[in-house]
Amino acid sequence: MNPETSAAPATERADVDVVVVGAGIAGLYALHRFRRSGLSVRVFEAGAGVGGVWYWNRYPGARCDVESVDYSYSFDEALQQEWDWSEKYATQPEILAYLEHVADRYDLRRDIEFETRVTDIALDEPTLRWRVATDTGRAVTARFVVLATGPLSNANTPAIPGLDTFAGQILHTSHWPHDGVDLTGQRVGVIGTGSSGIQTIPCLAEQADRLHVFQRTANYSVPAGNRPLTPEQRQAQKADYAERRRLSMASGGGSPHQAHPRSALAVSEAELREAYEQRWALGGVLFSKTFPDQLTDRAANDTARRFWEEKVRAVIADPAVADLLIPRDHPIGTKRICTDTNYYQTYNRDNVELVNLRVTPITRVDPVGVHTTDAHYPLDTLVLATGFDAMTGSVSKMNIVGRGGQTLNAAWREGPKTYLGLGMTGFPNLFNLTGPGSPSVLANMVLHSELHVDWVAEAIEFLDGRGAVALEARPDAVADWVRECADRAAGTLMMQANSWYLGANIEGRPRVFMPFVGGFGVYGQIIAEVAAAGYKGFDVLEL
Ligand code: N01
Repeated sequence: MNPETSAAPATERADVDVVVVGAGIAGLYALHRFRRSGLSVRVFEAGAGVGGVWYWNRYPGARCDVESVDYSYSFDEALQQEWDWSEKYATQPEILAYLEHVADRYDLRRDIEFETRVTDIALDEPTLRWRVATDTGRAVTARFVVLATGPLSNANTPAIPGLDTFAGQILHTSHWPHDGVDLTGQRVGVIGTGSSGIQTIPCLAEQADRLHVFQRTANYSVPAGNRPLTPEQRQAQKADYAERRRLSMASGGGSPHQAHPRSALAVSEAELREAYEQRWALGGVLFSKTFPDQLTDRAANDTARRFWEEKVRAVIADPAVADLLIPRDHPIGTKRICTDTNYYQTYNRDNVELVNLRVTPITRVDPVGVHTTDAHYPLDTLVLATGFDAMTGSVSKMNIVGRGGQTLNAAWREGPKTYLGLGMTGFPNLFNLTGPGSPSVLANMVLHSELHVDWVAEAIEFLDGRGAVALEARPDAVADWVRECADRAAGTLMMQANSWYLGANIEGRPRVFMPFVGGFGVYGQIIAEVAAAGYKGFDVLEL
């Protein structure tokens, strides 16, 4: 099929069966899986290479916070066995090398158009086909459109007065120069202390002559406990893959580790401590899920928070600096918990200064540095570790027009409205992967991508098998799912943080908790049951 042609008349076939937007983890697997179903596929990718988030986020210290062995595709046993991860938590270059290997191994690049951004996706109602247009002037018709744009792909650059007048170098962690940057001998400022800032600050401190960290809100971070994997460890992991995957698919977050069987409030002080010590030694994000009620009960959460504070204070030399680095505005784990290597120890260095923006906010940037209400900081480089317009940002940048000329942006004005995270009323055969209404960023994104792509592939097989043309989420199913997601979130402590899960980091966004908090395993069961019941909650359309 020739995807070069423009929109086809109703009597002709669509140019391709499926257009996939994005060639990151989800988009790559989607291409492979849909091809396996015998479908023709065209992928559009804004970057010049594959990898999505791992293509763009090249800042020093960037690495995954899910163990490498779990943060990898499960769809091909041969791939699992042949790839060797070098460390417990893979670096950005290693993950990118892995995804490039996957693209080559399955000959994916021939169906991907790089440096091509999708601008418009419009429904042709009589044929129920989609017309997809790009910024390179391409126009392609497709029976299905799959949005694999990722929940963390649209950078947030704060509107700080004078930012554009800065004469030095401005870098955003999510758009780091591909050839790297040498900051040796420089005066560097970092704005932002989320996961990206916390990973990169220790690396920047080693290079820079002077590092000023501009912190508005302190975050919780747990030492990653990263280490090289020995050949024996790798062997053992590979031998255990089937069981690891089985446990991951049934788990709350898509990794094989289980929470303690009892409430944090029901165990003795000694048991409590031992459980936290074990998780601390294991390292990383799982600390916030040591006990099953840590994210639902404030008193249980406080036990984790107190343990965390004791550990962190012990490594910070100056108690006054420690005071600034301890969050007081949200329970631990209700924002994405950060993982680090020597983050808190970095503030013991003579060349690092923490600036508390709560007391002395930034007022403006001038050509030579940053002004706060009480000082001017001359800088050569300013690093923005200011995060993303998350979950819906990349989708909202495309002009997606469904039935009756309604745009997806208008439909989502008061917050994203989906059925199962996958389907939207008025947008038949448009599927959104790993976004709002699904576990999304609360789960292992590789396994989550596979789960979603397999579900969509099977849905297409179902339609084709019965001669139907489209699935469209019913309005009542959408309303019920939106309510269920909100009710589940309301039963947790997650609403108590001004997190990007809620869109709270972007001015003007409605405050809606976007991911499904019910757990990855539970979610997998729900969408499987929907499929098994003939796609209950979707209208199955015939022309
Ligand atoms: O972004 P963030 P991120 N003035 O939004 C500050 C994933 N990830 O890129 O909290 C001053 O968390 C903002 O301050 P505040 C992971 O899921 C994973 O770090 O709004 N400061 C905050 O400190 C993660 O959660 C990995 O007060 C401003 C920071 O910028 C997600 O990506 C690594 C400001 C933004 O933090 C996002 O992480 C990296 C302003 N005007 C990322 N505007 C791993 O796998 C914003 N800030 C380990």
